[in-house]
Amino acid sequence: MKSKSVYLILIVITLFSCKKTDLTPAWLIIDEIQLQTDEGTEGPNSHAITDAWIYLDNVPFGVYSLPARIPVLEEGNHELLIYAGIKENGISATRVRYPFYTRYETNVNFVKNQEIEIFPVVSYRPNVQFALKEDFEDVGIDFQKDPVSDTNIVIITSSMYPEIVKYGNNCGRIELNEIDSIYKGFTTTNMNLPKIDEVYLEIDYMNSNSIATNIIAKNAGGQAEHPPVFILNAQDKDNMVWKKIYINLTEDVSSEINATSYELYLLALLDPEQSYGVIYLDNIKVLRIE
Ligand SMILES: [Ca+2]
Ligand SMILES: [Ca+2]
Repeated sequence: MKSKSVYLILIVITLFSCKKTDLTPAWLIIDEIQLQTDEGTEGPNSHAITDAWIYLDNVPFGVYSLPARIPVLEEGNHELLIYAGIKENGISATRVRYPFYTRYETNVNFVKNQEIEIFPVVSYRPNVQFALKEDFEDVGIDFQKDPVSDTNIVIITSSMYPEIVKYGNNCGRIELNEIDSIYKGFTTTNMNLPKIDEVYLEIDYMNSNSIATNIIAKNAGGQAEHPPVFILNAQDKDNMVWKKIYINLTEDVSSEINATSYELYLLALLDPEQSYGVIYLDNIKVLRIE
């Protein structure tokens, strides 16, 4: 008996509140967030922005996978701030605001039942520094072959491989087979990286063989090579596409409190049960705030 009356009260409250509140939304449409770059200093505008982190009048409004059609119960003029969200380390469960992109700001006028579409554009923040930027456009490659390697990164050109090179005129290629089955390369650029701020690695890649990476921390006593825990998984060799990954190096870098400089290494071994594998790389960047 008691539970029945509670149920009735709930129905009455629900009906009452429905009458009072008009739940007809306005619709905010965001298809994508674009990245605008200065190609000469920052490289092509390749990105893998997956989400919009939205603030409405400075209050967190939600994180939306793009493209998005978002119901908004506000009316009238409001301020929107949009931050570009990415999958950290390529993992869908780890979605973060990318700290090196600017935010997009705009004002919108919400009208019930009406769609309003916005076209956010972000860029690299002005104080972002590229501690490493290898785009394979000049003759020098920032990765040197480690003695364990039996193959190397080579530069391939868009005139020879127009269907493969996507950014600029060149990209890097590593080929592995049963005889030449190991590639390891490391930078020799003495990267100066901060131990309190965020550090990310961006890589554009297309690969039928997995490849792994991490940092090498150098100090007066020697060097520490961190395990190759960041892995770009192999794609189906018949359906390879260029992808981009954002790897968060912050913990690996900042845990090396005595490091005087850092390098990056790449490690690829022919995948099990394969007789051939190829890895294309481009726009390898290590980013920090100045
Ligand atoms: Ca390139
Ligand atoms: Ca280069």
